[in-house]
This record gives sequence, structure tokens and C-alpha cells, in this order.
Amino acid sequence: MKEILESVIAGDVEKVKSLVKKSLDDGVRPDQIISEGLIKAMDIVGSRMKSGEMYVPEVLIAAEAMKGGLSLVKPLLGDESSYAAGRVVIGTVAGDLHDIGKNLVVMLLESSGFEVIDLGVDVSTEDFAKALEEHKPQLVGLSALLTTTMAAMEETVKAINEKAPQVKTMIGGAPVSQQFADEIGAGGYAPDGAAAVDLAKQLLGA
Ligand code: B12
Repeated sequence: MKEILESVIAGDVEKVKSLVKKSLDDGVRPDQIISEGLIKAMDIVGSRMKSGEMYVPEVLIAAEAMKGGLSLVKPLLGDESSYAAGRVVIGTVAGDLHDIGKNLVVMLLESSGFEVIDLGVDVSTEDFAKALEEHKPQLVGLSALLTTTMAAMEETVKAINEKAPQVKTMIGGAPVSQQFADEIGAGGYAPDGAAAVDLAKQLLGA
């Protein structure tokens, strides 16, 4: 696991993939690879970026290495054909391009039986509204990683509450909190992927 972690930080996608394959062959659980290897590595990358030890290109390369590892683990997480838990539309809000955390949430929701329509990054309030009409979800997930995009999150949540009050909302991302969720009228906040699944279940009574 330490080697996976170090290879993600080093941005060595091929090494990450081969180590993940080897761990799976050795019987390591997929969720363990994610939490103790892949996510932990990005936490370290995050703090190194903050302290100026790593720069944006290196962070991007590390993120790609992490995605390479995730792509091998994802198919093993669960049966995506039985969507009993509910339908979720999710996206990173307007102006925000961060998607690693959101992608993890998507993966964990799917592996817990939710059907997830992922709108990607930089999703405007209008695009969320269109997706609500098209896909008729029971729940909308919104991600924001920048303090500057929290306003877009607020705008979108308010628009959903106004136009489709029956649809629940949940928010996440480093700068947001339960207090912010309460302030903007979101249905809930979750600090990580596992908590996001619990929250989605709770909001939908699944
Ligand atoms: C990787 C990264 C990038 C990558 C993004 C690659 C990608 N494809 O996502 C790149 C290099 C592109 C990038 C760019 C920028 N970044 Co950046 N980035 C990060 C970094 C290092 C890690 C984020 C990450 O992936 N974390 C790992 C994941 C697993 O955690 P997570 O995102 O928090 O997600 C978890 C939870 O929050 C939650 N969650 C997330 N979404 C959701 C949604 C729902 C519905 C729920 C319930 C839960 C949930 O569950 C997730 C899984 O456990 C953070 C630092 C940090 N530690 O957060 C900075 C950071 C977010 N970036 C920052 C900045 C400033 C920028 C730039 C403005 C830099 C620049 N000057 O250009 C640009 C902005 C680009 C844009 N318009 O969005 C700042 C934000 C500061 C602030 N408070 O606003 C941070 C905090 C770094 C810092 N300390 O300065 N960044």
C-alpha cells in the first residue's frame, strides 16, 4: 500500500496500475486500496501543494496516476446493473474544475446501488436544471473545491429548491460544511465518499 501511495505521489501511472493489479491478485480489498492507497496519496499531494512542495503540473500528473489506479478498482466495487437505491445527478459546480473527489463519490454511490448521472465539471445552474428534467433524479449531488465557487453552489441549490422541491440535494468538497449546507438550504453535507453514500441513503430512505 505504501508503494501505491508513493507511486501516485510520483505520478507513475504504469507503476500504480501494476501495483494495484498485484494487490488485487494478492487479495487486498478494493475499498482498502482506495482508502489506504489512492485517497491517502491525494491527501498528501494536497498538503504538499498547500505548503508549496508540489506544483500544479505535478499535482495533475499525480491525479492522473490515481485515476489509472481507480480505473482498475472501480469495476470490482459492485454490480452496477441493479440500481435499487435511487437515481442521483451529480456535478462539480460552475467555475470549478476539480473532479477527483466527485468521481470517488460517483464510484462509491454506484457501487452501493445508486444509478448516477455524472454531469462532469463546471456545471451551470441551467445544466443542472436541464438534467433534472431529462433524468428525473431523486437526489442531486454538488461538489465545490474552491471558496470562490461556493456561491455557484448556493445559486444552484436554491434554484433546485425552488423549481423542484421534491428533489433532495447534498453537497461536498473541502471548503463546504454542514453549516454552509444549512445556510443555503441543502438537504445535507458529507465530508467524504463513504459518508456521502450514507447521506444519500438517509435522504432517500433507501
Ligand atoms: C488536485 C487539485 C487540483 C487539480 C484538479 C484535478 C482534478 N481533475 O480534479 C488542478 C491542478 C487542476 C487544480 C487546479 C486549481 N486548484 Co486545486 N487542488 C487540488 C488538491 C491538491 C486536491 C483536491 C483533491 O482532489 N482532493 C482529493 C479528493 C479525494 O478529496 P475532495 O476533493 O475533498 O473530495 C472528497 C470530499 O470533499 C467529498 N466530496 C467531494 N465532492 C463531493 C460531492 C458531494 C455531493 C459529496 C456528498 C461529497 C463530496 O468526498 C470526496 C471523497 O472522499 C486541492 C488541495 C486539497 N487538499 O483539497 C487543491 C485546491 C482545492 N486547489 C486550489 C486552487 C486555488 C486551485 C486553482 C485556483 C489553482 C490555480 N491557481 O490555478 C485551480 C482552479 C481550477 C478550477 N477552476 O477549478 C485550492 C483552493 C483554495 C480555496 N480555498 O479556494 C486548494 C485547496 C489548494 C490550496 N490549498 O491552495 N487543483
